Amino acid sequence: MFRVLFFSLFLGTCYGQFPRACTDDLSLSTGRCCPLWPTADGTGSSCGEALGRGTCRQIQPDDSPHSPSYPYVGVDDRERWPTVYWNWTCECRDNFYGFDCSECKYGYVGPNCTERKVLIRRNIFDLSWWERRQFLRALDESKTTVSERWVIPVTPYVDFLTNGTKPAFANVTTYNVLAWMHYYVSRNVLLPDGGVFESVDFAHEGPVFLPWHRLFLLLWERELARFVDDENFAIPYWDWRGLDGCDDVCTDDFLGATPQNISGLLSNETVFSDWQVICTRDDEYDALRTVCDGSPEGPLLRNPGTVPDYSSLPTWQDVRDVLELDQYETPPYDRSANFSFVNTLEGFASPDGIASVRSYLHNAVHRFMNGTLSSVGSSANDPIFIIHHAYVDSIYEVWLRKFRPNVSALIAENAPIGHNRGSYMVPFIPLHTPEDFFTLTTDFGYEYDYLIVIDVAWWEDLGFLKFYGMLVGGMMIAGMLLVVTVATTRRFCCQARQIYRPKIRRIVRVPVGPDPAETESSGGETETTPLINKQEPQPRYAVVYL
Ligand SMILES: *[C@@H]1O[C@H](CO)[C@@H](O)[C@H](O)[C@H]1NC(C)=O
Ligand SMILES: *[C@@H]1O[C@H](CO)[C@@H](O)[C@H](O)[C@H]1NC(C)=O
Ligand SMILES: *[C@@H]1O[C@H](CO)[C@@H](O)[C@H](O)[C@H]1NC(C)=O
Ligand SMILES: *[C@@H]1O[C@H](CO)[C@@H](O)[C@H](O)[C@H]1NC(C)=O
Ligand SMILES: *[C@@H]1O[C@H](CO)[C@@H](O)[C@H](O)[C@H]1NC(C)=O
Ligand SMILES: *[C@@H]1O[C@H](CO)[C@@H](O)[C@H](O)[C@H]1NC(C)=O
Ligand SMILES: *[C@@H]1O[C@H](CO)[C@@H](O)[C@H](O)[C@H]1NC(C)=O
Ligand SMILES: *[C@@H]1O[C@H](CO)[C@@H](O)[C@H](O)[C@H]1NC(C)=O
Ligand SMILES: *[C@@H]1O[C@H](CO)[C@@H](O)[C@H](O)[C@H]1NC(C)=O
Ligand SMILES: [Cu+2]
Repeated sequence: MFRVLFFSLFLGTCYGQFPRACTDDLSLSTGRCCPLWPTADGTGSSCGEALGRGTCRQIQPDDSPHSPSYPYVGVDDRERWPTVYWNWTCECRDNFYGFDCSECKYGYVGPNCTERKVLIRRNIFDLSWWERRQFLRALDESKTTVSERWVIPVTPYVDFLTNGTKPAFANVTTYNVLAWMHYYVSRNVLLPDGGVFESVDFAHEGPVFLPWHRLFLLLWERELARFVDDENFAIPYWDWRGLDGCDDVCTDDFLGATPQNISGLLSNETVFSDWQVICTRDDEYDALRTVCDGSPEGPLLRNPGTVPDYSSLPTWQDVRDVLELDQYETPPYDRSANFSFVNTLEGFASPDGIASVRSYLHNAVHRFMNGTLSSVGSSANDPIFIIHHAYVDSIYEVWLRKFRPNVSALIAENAPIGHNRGSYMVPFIPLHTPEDFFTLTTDFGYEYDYLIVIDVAWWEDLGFLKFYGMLVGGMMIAGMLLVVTVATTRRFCCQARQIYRPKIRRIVRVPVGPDPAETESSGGETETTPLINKQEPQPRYAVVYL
């Protein structure tokens, strides 16, 4: 079924990769991605400069050497991003943001971007019925609404190199822009000599994996938010620890049921069964020496749990283990790195850190789905990508809070291409380095519900002992109030109703010796201890992180 495609009417907010406003002949020939804002006299001002929002600046990409795993220079449009397309971009002032400075930085709102705003990412099973419908509707509308702000390039760069073909761009829907980005950043290189080079990925298998996906989800969250009528909209996460199947999110109430057979098709009761995937045919593009152009390539596929080696999801212990690794990255900064947190969480090493050909953690969840989600280039076509990656991002956050690394934990040179800490991450505009996203979620105005208590500034001010002092003190006061209340009640009511006396006397004793540990763990506090099994709580594990 084809749906009616229509252009969204949201105006004025623009940011993203291959902004439509920067793909006209003039922008490309001058290498300037500094869109004009209309001004009163009709002349326009780049980057909203007349309004004090930003200025057009020449880019200076970081030319620190990358590892020799990529032995070419000047054969791919992702090298020295974004200079193949533009050498000038907007540099926004204050909290303004976006490729034309029309937006606010993550975490700020208001006409002058001066108000702080925190979004809470919650467990998908804690959303209300209404919130869940809203999330699913936003996904579907983004899938069917052509993006007004973005386009995707559909010309292989190799054609530009060999015969001077100019880049052409295609219109795609908002969801497909994001699915395309994930393909583009990981696709193979078509070499001018006719070959194909596969050992390259500007977002995976190296230190940039976590910062890249953090930015990617922030972008995605904002895009989805345009389709919902709720200023507090945030993407949910899927905590897959210890599940032996996908029965919870793979239902028609969530992201679509998968009848248990090898067809891989989703149940026709869900809108996702109508979706067409894009950018899934790497081998075909390479053979035809072309690139994904965003055309439909068939339905979403999932066969959860059908791969013998990946019939269940990563365990609670796997997540605890990866959080024991104190080094963010280790040589050689690729998928063979041992005892590297980022490599282990991505899943190229067993949870204790030893590089392995088997997939673990993040990768294992992709493999488990045995379908569209299972290969890198196509995975973002499946909306499970979002909730899976949100959870992975939360594990990254726990690690950052536990180890508090500074930027020197990120490698500055000799990482695989695109992974040095100063490289601009492909294909984002505005430009960002991995370093920018190596800090806490609170810097970007979002939080995971189960980490909220670990509000850094608040915690540091108060101190760990003071916190407990207050907790215990509070409980004692509450206990004394209860004693007084019960005693008073007893005097009034029970003179007349003797029969209840013994019972009341027993109640009176209760608050005298409350078990603090018990009261605490039954008082909703398990929510606040990150990544701990709610069935087997390890009280105050959070403390270790601080
Ligand atoms: C950007 O500058 C580089 C030289 O630093 C040049 O090779 C490239 O063609 C320029 N890009 C554009 C789009 O003008
Ligand atoms: C935003 O900034 C402009 C210029 O500084 C100022 O005139 C305006 O009052 C500000 N608006 C708000 C809501 O703060
Ligand atoms: C350049 O080469 C590509 C692939 O061989 C071809 O499709 C395209 O038409 C050529 N363009 C020009 C301008 O010759
Ligand atoms: C994309 O859509 C715009 C707006 O309708 C249109 O002007 C443009 O020609 C379209 N581009 C392509 C390649 O179809
Ligand atoms: C799988 O399930 C679908 C939907 O229920 C059905 O149409 C299809 O025939 C089944 N395929 C096999 C191989 O059982
Ligand atoms: C959905 O599939 C079932 C069989 O699997 C079929 O009976 C039903 O008509 C289908 N519904 C729609 C709306 O296509
Ligand atoms: C990682 O550890 C394994 C097993 O100890 C070893 O064989 C391998 O060489 C190590 N890899 C690196 C890059 O050090
Ligand atoms: C799905 O699982 C089968 C059986 O293990 C395997 O042959 C196939 O390659 C898998 N497909 C995907 C897309 O992972
Ligand atoms: C980061 O840590 C290194 C070594 O631990 C130290 O030399 C450096 O000054 C620190 N940098 C910052 C910005 O704190
Ligand atoms: Cu990815």
